[in-house]
Amino acid sequence: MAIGKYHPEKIEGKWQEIWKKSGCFEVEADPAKPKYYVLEMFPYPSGKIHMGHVRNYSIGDVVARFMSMRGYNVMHPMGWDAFGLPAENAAIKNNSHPAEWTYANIDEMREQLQRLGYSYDWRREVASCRPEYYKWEQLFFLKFLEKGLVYRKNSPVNWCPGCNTVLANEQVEEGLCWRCDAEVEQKDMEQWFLRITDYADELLADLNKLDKGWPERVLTMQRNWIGKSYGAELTFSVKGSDRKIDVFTTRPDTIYGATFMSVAAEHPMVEELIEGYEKADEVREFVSKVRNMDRIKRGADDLEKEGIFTGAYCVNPVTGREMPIYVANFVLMAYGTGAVMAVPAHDQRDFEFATKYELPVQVVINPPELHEKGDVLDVADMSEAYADPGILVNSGDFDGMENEAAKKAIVEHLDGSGLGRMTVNYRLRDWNVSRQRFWGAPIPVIYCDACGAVPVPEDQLPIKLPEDAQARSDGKSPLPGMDSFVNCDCPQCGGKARRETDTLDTFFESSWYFLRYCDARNDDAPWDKEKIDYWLPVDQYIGGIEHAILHLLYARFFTKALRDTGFINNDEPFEHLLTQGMVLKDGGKMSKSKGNVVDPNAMINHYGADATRLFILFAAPPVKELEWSDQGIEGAYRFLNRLWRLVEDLQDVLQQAKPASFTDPASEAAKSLRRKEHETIKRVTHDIENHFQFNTAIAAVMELVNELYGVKDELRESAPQALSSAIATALTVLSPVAPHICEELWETLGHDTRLAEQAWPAHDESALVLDEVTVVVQVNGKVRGKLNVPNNAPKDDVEKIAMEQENVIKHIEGKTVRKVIVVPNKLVNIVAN
Ligand code: ANZ
Ligand code: ZN
Repeated sequence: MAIGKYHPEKIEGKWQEIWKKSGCFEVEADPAKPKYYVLEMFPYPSGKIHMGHVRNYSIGDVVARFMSMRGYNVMHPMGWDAFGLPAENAAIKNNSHPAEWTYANIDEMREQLQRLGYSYDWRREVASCRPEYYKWEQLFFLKFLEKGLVYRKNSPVNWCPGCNTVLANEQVEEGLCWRCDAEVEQKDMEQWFLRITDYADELLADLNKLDKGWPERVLTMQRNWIGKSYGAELTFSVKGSDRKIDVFTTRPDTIYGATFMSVAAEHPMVEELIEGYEKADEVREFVSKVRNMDRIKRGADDLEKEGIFTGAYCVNPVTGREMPIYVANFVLMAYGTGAVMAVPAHDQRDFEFATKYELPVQVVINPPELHEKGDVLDVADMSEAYADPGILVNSGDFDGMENEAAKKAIVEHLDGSGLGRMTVNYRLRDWNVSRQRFWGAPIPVIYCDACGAVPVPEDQLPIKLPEDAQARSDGKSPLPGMDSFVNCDCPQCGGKARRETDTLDTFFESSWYFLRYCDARNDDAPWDKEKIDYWLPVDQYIGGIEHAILHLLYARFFTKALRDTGFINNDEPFEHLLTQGMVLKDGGKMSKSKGNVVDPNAMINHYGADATRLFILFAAPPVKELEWSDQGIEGAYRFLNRLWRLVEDLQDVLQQAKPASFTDPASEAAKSLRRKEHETIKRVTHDIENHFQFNTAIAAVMELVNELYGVKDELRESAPQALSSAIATALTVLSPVAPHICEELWETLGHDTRLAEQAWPAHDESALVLDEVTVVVQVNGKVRGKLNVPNNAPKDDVEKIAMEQENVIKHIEGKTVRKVIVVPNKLVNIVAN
């Protein structure tokens, strides 16, 4: 029976159906088997998968299939990060419910993923917007609340005075409302926070446990985000009053150079400081301007430094000098104490500020090179702050001290009078999880006038998002206006009460989905702990670098918080992390806004899923950027055709010559093919195992196919088993990359097994041994020829043959041979003079 031409569309659906029916990717926890958990970051169901997804999931699929063939019990799940703003916007546009749009998109995207032949255990699929899912995070919220890991506090939100509504960060464009272009303000509202800062130290310390499995770059980003800094809190008194202001500084050694003070616009003392000052209103105006600034811009390095004098002074505790107090736009209330002792000579921001407002600059740290010469840094020569280490000057008793040592000495000195203490500060802030949005998981809290904020009793979960809500055209959440949702009875006193209408940040859902996959259909509990014990940690996590900080940090925090609330036993969720590179087109990021998107569906229609997968895995190593290329996918398709034709051509021979018993090739050509076959196994295995170098693994298979083309006619009659064995190997090791075509050809060859369930082959080291090796011959270190000698020939024999070479004789003529060095299988060097 002829197998005909390669038509991917004829075979891909067929194999997807077979895999599904056989349930070969459906796994259960089985402590008798070694497990492997491969996870790709679950997508937001925007409607269409893009090439970035295809890349992410193809990488994961090769790992999953490879590890499964290696004998592991592999879990490979998929789901949907399904809450979020785009669904709300689509609902406003279509006058429908965000659920409709979301579920339709999920169906469409699931179908697209299925067309790519990924080895998911679809029984474990989760969609985070389903009550069966978010029910459990409402439970976690309550448990965290019980444990004091959740609290409520006043915090600024983006407020649009035009629309009279809260805006998500994504709805603020350059400080303006996306809808009405009004200037966005910051307004304080009561919101819910997760106490992630309680875990700051553990989150930081445990990064050291991940240093083998995570990219260094991501570890660094996490460290910086947590931002632990050692410093001191110093106390300054306000002139003419008994008030005190604490500052946080990492440079107590520079205190003699503190010439003014900067406080945040939100600093609680501002009103007291400006009391009685004739320009108090100007200060108030400045304060409100700064408070309304975009929070992100305010923290940026390139922010134009601005400030205003408050009319008040404080006193430098060591110099007695009066320091004017300013409100400055770059001082953040959320960091340290919200007040800074400004040392313009040694801090760049303070230097810029002092220059602008003509404030005094006092050098107190002398650069070592100047100090050696007996000079002192002159302010007049400074065009920027001197922030490096040095020797203290103009610092009273501390003069001449190295500044590092002076840090401790000065704090100890101040501590004596209660004016200073060593502290640790983190950049990390508690996580605000309140969103004033509709399409998110309701926060399970009830407000009662008599009892205050009361947790929803567990047996009332889930608090479902109403299905009859209409998205509002002004973009506001419909929840606060829905009596049926809002009105309820207080669980404590039974009186009339109101439900919380804020929903949870969508990062909440993505912080634990990898746990739910382990027991996704459990209706009685978030999961059975034994299953988590078996599957966790995720062995290989794969996703985009854009999630290097927040998502990974939140998921790590959740793991620890769920451990401490008794839900799991793990400290860290993800053992190995791979961040795949971006997919580029014409050197730029492939993106809708650039209009350079290549639609995976169109590629599958044209070239098939296998060619699409093959190209994307072949074009670059997974962590590098990948440039989309039409010729590239064309080439992938041609290679698959070539493989197909090879099998087609040899079909009759191969069906009879079963490779299983083949170990003893007769001819040279057969021997060499066998060597190539085992070399391929060795290389592919090594390349996938080490750093997932799929591109070189695929190149190795291509070489094997080339070799097969070269010898097939010669071996067709004489050694069909050699051909059969090599082809079986090519199909087996290529199958994780291009599973459909490999399964089809495997079947064509008469196998009644499935490649998906085949064991990964092991290479036979003896097949790699060469009969002959090439040895370089040198005279006095200069290459004079090359010799083919038997592999591992005795040194004396090799030396003898080398000495007989014409070119060698010529070069040692008239000289005495002093020494002959033989490096087995490599080199003969003859020393003569
Ligand atoms: C005096 C000083 C002198 C400072 C000097 C630096 C250099 P990191 O390293 O990021 O922790 N600072 C303190 N609180 C601040 C706030 N709320 N907003 C803006 N800046 C603040 O930075 C700590 C330093 O940032 C502190 O040390 C303080 O300036 C400033 F030569 O104090 B320093
Ligand atoms: Zn009550």
